Order: sequence, then structure tokens, then C-alpha cells
Amino acid sequence: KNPLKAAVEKAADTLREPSDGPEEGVPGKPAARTPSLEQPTRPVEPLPPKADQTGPAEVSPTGQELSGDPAEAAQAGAHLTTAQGTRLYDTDHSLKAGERGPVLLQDHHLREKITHFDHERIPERVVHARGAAAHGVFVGYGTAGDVSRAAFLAEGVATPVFTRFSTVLGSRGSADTVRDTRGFAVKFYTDEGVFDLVGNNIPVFFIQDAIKFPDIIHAGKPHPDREIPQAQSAHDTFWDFVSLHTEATHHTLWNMSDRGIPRSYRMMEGFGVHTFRLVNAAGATTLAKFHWKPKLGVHSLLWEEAQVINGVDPDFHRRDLADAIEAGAHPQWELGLQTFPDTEDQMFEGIDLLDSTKIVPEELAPVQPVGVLTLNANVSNYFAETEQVAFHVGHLVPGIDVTDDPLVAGRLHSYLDTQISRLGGPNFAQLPINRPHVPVNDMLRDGRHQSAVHRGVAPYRPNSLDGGCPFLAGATEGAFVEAPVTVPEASKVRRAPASYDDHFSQPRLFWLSMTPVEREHIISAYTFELSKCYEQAVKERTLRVLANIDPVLCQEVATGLGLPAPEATVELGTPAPSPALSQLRGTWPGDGRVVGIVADADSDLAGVRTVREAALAAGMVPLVIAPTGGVLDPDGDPVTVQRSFTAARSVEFDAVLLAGVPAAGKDAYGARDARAARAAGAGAVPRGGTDPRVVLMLTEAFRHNKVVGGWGDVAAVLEQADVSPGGPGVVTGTDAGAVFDALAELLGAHRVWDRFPAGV
Ligand code: HDE
Repeated sequence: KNPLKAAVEKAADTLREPSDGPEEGVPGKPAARTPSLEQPTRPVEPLPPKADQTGPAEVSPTGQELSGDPAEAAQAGAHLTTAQGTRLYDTDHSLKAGERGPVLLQDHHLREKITHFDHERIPERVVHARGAAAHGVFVGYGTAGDVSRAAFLAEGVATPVFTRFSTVLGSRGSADTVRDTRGFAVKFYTDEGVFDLVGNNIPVFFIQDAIKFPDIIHAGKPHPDREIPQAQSAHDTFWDFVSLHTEATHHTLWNMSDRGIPRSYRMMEGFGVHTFRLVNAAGATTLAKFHWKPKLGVHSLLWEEAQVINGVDPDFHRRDLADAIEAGAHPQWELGLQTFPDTEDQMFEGIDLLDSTKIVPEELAPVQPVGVLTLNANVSNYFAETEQVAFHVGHLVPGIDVTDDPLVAGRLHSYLDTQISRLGGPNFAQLPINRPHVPVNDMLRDGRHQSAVHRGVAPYRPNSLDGGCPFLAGATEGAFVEAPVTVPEASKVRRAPASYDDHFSQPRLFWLSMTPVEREHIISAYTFELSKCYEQAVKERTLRVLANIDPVLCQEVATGLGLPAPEATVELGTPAPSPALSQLRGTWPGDGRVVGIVADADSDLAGVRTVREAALAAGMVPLVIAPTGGVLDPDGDPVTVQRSFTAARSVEFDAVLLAGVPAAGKDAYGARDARAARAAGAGAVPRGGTDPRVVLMLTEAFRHNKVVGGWGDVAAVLEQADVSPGGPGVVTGTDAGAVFDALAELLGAHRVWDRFPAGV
């Protein structure tokens, strides 16, 4: 007798349940299988359909109760354990043959600990690697009902959201305040499934067709030989590409404007970029562009500030977002729609709606608010949430569909594809941060990191074995049904329509819509970036591009580079400016603004307390800066010091105030600490003068056109920093409260624009 066959039969006897048919098996427990080398006489499959085919398992296959909270599985119980749940008595010493002997290979705890550590990192995102995120809620106004049936847009519907902001070019550990586009991706966990609005803070893109994406990114990323520069566009390959590929001109101009260096993620607009197709309850379609409008206004850094911050606090934007949320200054944005009739040509006022290098000026199609987003909670674990979140343009809900923009088509492929390699397989939707907040009943099975224990035997349709489940829904039951738009009859071609050839009219519109000071910043940004290029041909070609935007822009940059300015090769139009494109000429709330208060033990500490209280009441962040850390007036009413002179730099603050200097002629602000100041590299301290770090702080803040000043006898200190006490944006007086009120009013405009030579 074949010994193998005998062994199999013996095993089958022990495994077989008392009943010999699957129908009488224990519900929820797989019937015993008969291992056999031959076809069994009676089929053991199919298993009976289970009563609950969809709900999450309440017990694991081994009978352990599941709470559904994955954090609990990882961190339950008071004792340190191995990954297998066995308690440990020591995790600080390897198992050795004697105290000074060799480490033993049998130390399974050492091996588990180090092996897990070795695999802690996952590949960073190929673009948008550096990010910061927060949780929040979106509440619909109900104003979009005419154009979209999306349930989360209905009046008063509150939908949980997760928002991730990012830079594009830098690696995960790069600095925040580089000149770059910012990602603005929002995941809505709606009652109809997940909707992702994966946008940027710039409303146009470098390319019109996704097939060019690897080209622009390869050009923008560091040079492949030395891998420099990090997170910058100021290098030859970037300018080589964008000067040859002139459809990038519009996006590049936005990058060179103040939009490329936001003050805060809380102070950026967001744009869906593409035109989307909305579908209402009656099935009628409307084309639309999505806009996020920050309640705090759109504000930027100055380039020198941005560069200093990169060294002083590379996590500036990340910190700002987390601090503001923690302090209760919850940032808000209104979601708005620009809508256009869904015409056959997909054009609006001569603008091609399928060309993502074009905007539609808000003066032609106003942004209509449809809901409000509030970010109100920080992440608990950066890796689990911010790093593992997976956005995808194809995560759509009923009522929001895509158009034939060739850029969006490529994105619909790319996002899913990239998550598979980044998150190690196709089951990333099961990660807690990516899970929909509605029941999921797909027929996707197995794969790496599968954590669901699927039931039933028929993950296919049609089936009869699982009772025909799951069922299909119709449009009235919340199914996503593609809008049945007509596709024009055409031949296959690799070509773009003629309207895509216009690369300069909208950059010119943008330039003409800027205020003088914004134009000056654009000129300096181009001059800076091109000065970092080595290839003369790249600089000359870029100047030819600039000539097609505006002769003044071209001439000024050419002068900065020491090159002749070429003539335009296209006819320069005179489009009506779009004031909505400018960031200036408004006032906004001061929530989360950081006010530095310079004080020492001899300062007017009552005034410091007054200013702190007023700033906190106004939703601002007051930080006391003193010669050393610790507290001022420890024996009276102590004032905690948040920054010492050694650790503080002006770029951290939106405004700087000096807390009254008591006695005239006395050393101000810790000049007694001269040795410490010198050691910190602040230079020589004049006898009887103010600490040079305070002087630097004032000079720098003043140069960056921030509000500066103080109360009491501070004129002499201001003058040491070349700050004229009566000048614009310099607030002085005898009463601390009044000085703060003047400061708060000026902060509403973000900066003291009168101090810029070009003006607003
Ligand atoms: Fe992305 N983009 N993108 N992009 N994109 C990615 O997906 C891609 C584009 C945007 O915080 C990747 O998960 C292609 C436009 C944001 O996790 C990748 C094209 C806009 C984020 C990808 C574009 C964006 C990404 C890399 C050309 C604004 C970060 C990692 C057609 C509307 C999302 C990832 C986050 C990330 C592909 C163009 C925004 C590779 C092929 C236009 C905010 O899939």
C-alpha cells in the first residue's frame, strides 16, 4: 500500500467532523476539509453562506475578541512584550555568554527588536515626500445642491476629514520654507465612501498632459550625479526644462511669486486645478473648479526670511500647524466652486477648461462657497497617519466626476500605482487612516498585508454560493454612476488641441495683476534662481521666455544677471488684470500670529503680563524672550521665559515688542550678558549698549517689514537697531495695552507694506 496515501487517509479520519456534510457544520467555523490525493466522493465545498457576509469579524479566527481598534492590538496590557505577546524581563541587554562574553545567536528578542527596526522605513513619496497633516471636519452649506448630488455637500452635513500639506521636490527630511509648490490634499470620509480632493496651492500645473510628469519631476529633483540641490528649483536642469517647455511658464511664474514661499499652511489657498464634472440629482452636469479660501488670508514669507528659517527652524510650517491647532487656533478654509456650463467644446470665455495650465479669473466666474473645513486635531502618530495616508484622484463619490483633461487621466493611474509600491501592496485601504467610514464589501482578496479575514466562498459575481451577495446598487441607492457624456468621434492621435499652444497670455495676466511690491519679489526670485544656474544658454533662453510675459520683468532680471534683454517673440496682449490674484490690499484675523516680547529682569513685567493676556485673548501666541531661560520675577508674579536670546531669531515672530526699559542710561536687555552674546557669535557688545542679539532681532524684523516697537523708554534701543521710532509700523507709547492694540491692527495686513520702496 502506498504509505503516503495511508497517512493522508489517517489524517482525514482524525480531521473529519462527526457530520459528514458541510450543511450541518458549526456556523462561523469552517467545516473540516478532507485532505485527499483523489477527488472526494462528496464535495466538501461549498460552505454554507454565512449569515453576516459584510460586517467586521468580532472574534479572530482563533477566537480572540476583536475590539476593532488596531492601536489596542499593538499596545494593550501594562507589560512590555515581544511581538508575540510574551512578557519580557529585560530589553536593554543582549543575551551573552557571561558579562564580557559573545552575544548569543539564540537571543530571539534581540533579533526581533533589531529586525523590526531594520524595516521601519518605507519608501518616501516620489513627489510630495515632505508633509504635515491634521484631522478636521467639513460642513456643507447646502449651496451646491443645484450642481452636485454629493451627500457631503448638503446643508449641515458634517464629514470627518484628514488633510495633508506638503512640498513637492524635497525629500522627507528637507526644510519646510523652500521655494516650491505646496500640496493641499483632503480626504473626506463621507457617508458615500471616501472622496479625495488632491490639490495644490497653485491653480495651474507645469504640464498639460500626464505623460510629461516624469520629465518635469526629473528636471526639478536634484541632479542625478551629486544629488544637489535639495528641495530647490534653483538649478540648471529645472530651468533647462521649463525654458524649453514653455507650457510650464504659468506655473513657474506662480512659483517665483510670493505663492512659492507661504507664511503658513494655514494661510494658503488650495485648488483642485483640473476642471471636474459635477452631476446633480436629476443627472444634469456642470463643469467646476474647486477652490479652498483660507479664513486667515493668503500670506507669504520674504525670501530672506524663508532662507534663514530653513536653518533656524526647518520644521517651521509643520510646527506652525501643530502649534496653532494645539493652541485652539483651528485653521479654516471655505470650499468654493467656480462653475461653467458643460458645453460640447468645454471652453469658457475663450479659456480651455481642459487645459490645466489655465485659470478662469474669479472676476469672470466668481467662487461660490459650498462648505467650510476646520482642522481641529493633530495626528497622534506621524507614521501611521501622515506617512501612510494614501490619496487618489480616483477616490470619487456620486455627484463628482472627472473630465477628459489629459493630466487627470494620468493621475487616475498614477496614485493607485504609486501606493502599491510605497505601502507595500494593494491592501493599503485597510490601514486605519485610509479606511472608509462606511461598510466596505468588495471582492478584492488576498495580497500582501491583508488584514481582513474575509468570509464566504464566492468573491466573484455572479454567484449563487454566497446567496448572490453582495448586491449591486442603482444611482438612487448611492451608486457612483459615470456621467454618460458623449465622446466625440475621432481618430487616435498623439497630439494636443491648438488652444494648448497659448503659453504666455495667462502668465501676462498674472504679472499685470500683481501690485508693485509683488512684482519686485518676482523679479528678485527669477534673478536669484537663474544666478544659481551655470549654463549661459539656460539663462538666455529663460530671458526669452520672460520677454514673452513682460518687457519690464525681462529687463530687470536681465540686468540682475548682467545679460542683454531680448525682445518678445509673441504679441503681448493687454488682458484686464484680475485683482483676486494679488495677495495684498486686505485685512485678516490675527489668529495664531506669533508676537515676541523682549524683556529682562528689570523690564516692566506688569506690561509684559498685560500684553501676553491681550495677545492670548486675540488668539495670538505671545512668547517672552529674555537673556536666559527660566522665569523673570521668580519671587513676585513669575513670568515664564519661552525663548532665550541664544535660541531666538526674528524670523520666528510676526512682530517684536520691547518691554519698557526702566531707568534711562542703564544697560538694556542683558548687555551684562555680553560674554554669552559674543560666544553665540553675535559680535562685540558696546559697553553700555543693548545685547547685540536684541539689536539683530529688531534690525531683521524691521527689514522684513514686520511690526516692531515697545512701550516705555525704548527709543534709544530702537535707534541702535536703525529703527526710527516714528516710522511706519513702529508702535511705541507709554501704555503696554495701547501699544499691543496698535500692533494687532497692523498685523491684520500681515506686513507693513508702506515700508517697501515699491509700495502696494
Ligand atoms: Fe500628484 N502625485 N501628480 N499632482 N500629487 C502624487 O501620489 C502625479 C499633480 C498632488 O499628501 C503621488 O501618493 C502625476 C497635480 C499632491 O499624499 C503620485 C501628475 C496636482 C500629492 C502623483 C500629478 C497634484 C501628490 C506621489 C501629472 C494638483 C501629495 C505620492 C498628471 C492638483 C498627496 C502619491 C499626499 C502626490 C502623481 C500632478 C497634487 C506619484 C502623474 C496637477 C497634493 O502618484
